[in-house]
Amino acid sequence: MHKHELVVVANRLPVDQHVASDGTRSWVTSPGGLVTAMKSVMEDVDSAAWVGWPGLTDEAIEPFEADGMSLFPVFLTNSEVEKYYEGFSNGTLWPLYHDVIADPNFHRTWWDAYVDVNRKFAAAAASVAVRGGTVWVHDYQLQLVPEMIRAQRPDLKIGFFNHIPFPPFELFAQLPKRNLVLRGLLGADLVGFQRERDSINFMTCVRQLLGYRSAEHEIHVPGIGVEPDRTVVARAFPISIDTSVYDRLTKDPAVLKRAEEIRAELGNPKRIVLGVDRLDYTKGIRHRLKAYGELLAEGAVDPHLVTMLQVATPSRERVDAYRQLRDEVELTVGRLNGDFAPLGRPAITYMHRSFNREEMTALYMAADVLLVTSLRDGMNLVAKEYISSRVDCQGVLVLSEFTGAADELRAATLVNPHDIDELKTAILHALAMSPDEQRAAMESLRRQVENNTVQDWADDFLSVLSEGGERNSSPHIP
Ligand code: GDG
Repeated sequence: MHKHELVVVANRLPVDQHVASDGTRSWVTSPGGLVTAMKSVMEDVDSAAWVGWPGLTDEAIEPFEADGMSLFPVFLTNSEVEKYYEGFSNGTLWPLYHDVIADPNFHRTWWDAYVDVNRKFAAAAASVAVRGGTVWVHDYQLQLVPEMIRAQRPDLKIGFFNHIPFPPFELFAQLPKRNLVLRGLLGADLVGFQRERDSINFMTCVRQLLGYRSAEHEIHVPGIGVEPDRTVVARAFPISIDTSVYDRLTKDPAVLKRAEEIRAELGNPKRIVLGVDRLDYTKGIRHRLKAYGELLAEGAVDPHLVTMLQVATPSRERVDAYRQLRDEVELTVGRLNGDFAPLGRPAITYMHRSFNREEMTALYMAADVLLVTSLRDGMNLVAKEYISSRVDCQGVLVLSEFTGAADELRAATLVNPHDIDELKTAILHALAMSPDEQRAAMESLRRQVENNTVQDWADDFLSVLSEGGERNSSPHIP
């Protein structure tokens, strides 16, 4: 088999299967930021591969090429998807790593499936990487993979990046099998996080639970038996977006026209307030609606002049907490419209569906205020996409302090979304900001995003991994 210099390992392959009306099937690249970032680094190496689940459970798929990438599908059964993905990943880890906003559930069968599936990913990655090559593992679904790869291939440089927060010790300590998770991650040479605080939390957990020493960003991992000691680096690499996409789309006449149309379709209000989120309890949609609803009730926001648009992209619809959230959000929106909407025009337009990137950009360009009110969020790319779309340097970003993005985007209107009064004040302040005030804040935000794009993020991670990996690499393959 042909071997690859760089192997990306992520829960999902960067493609979705598309079935045409005549039954012909094809693979379409999924439009995420990770895919764009990885494509740009994959183009720089002679040979790169991506290992991931293709999104289907009924058939095993042979490795294939798509959009210039070599893709290695990992086959998962329906029961594995239920237990490893919906269960341990999204029912246990996701709520625990997001400050237990929802109750984490745990079942030992979920854990067993998590171990088995992580082993499948590790075996696939180990079999396609060239000697001395680099493997970059992504996210909380695959935390055991670094150690599992190292056991088979100590010659490889192994990096891991966590896209979601890493919780404080007091919360992480609740996780059953916690030490196995830490050991899994420590199989990497470099463990990357969104925020400095996440890497500190991780190092504290390693010290408290495994007793390993650490200083600055380095963790000393003692070798077992004949294994050499290793140094694992834990550091923050704040992820970003591909700004060139927005440079292009904001100049596209069709997108500009669409932004105008959106304003007109919403009745040309004085102000448009926008929310764009996966429908997830971490995003603080309920808090946002509570604050906005109170402003409508008090008459502080006049729905004839101001309109709110909430895009809630369908997400994890087979997980109970998500079904319940959808019901609550839809009930609240319905109530608020029933109480306050003018005739023929909703106070809150709610859209539970996905849009293409052109439409998303037009929405960002049309909105005067973007509300990001996450109760906890690794980074939040929507905030950065909004900024990148505001080539006119207008628009106000109201941003929760509990996002990774708040560490960088200091010129945003920062809020504690748990404090409904503070959130209301922030919304009113955003609605009242003068064009000059908006420009001053937006110029600063745009500089920030332009100076750290997703390509910078990937290059930075891979160059630190390359230094650290050299130091730890062992010359033999067992
Ligand atoms: C995780 C972490 C971290 C949303 N609706 C549509 C659509 N989107 C796109 C957005 C954005 C992405 O999805 C969402 O990214 P976020 O960063 O906001 O949030 P998560 O999905 O929770 O992502 C997060 C991220 O990983 C990266 O490390 O920042 O903290 O939780 O790009 O634009 N895209 C399209 N149609 C939609 O309707 N095309």
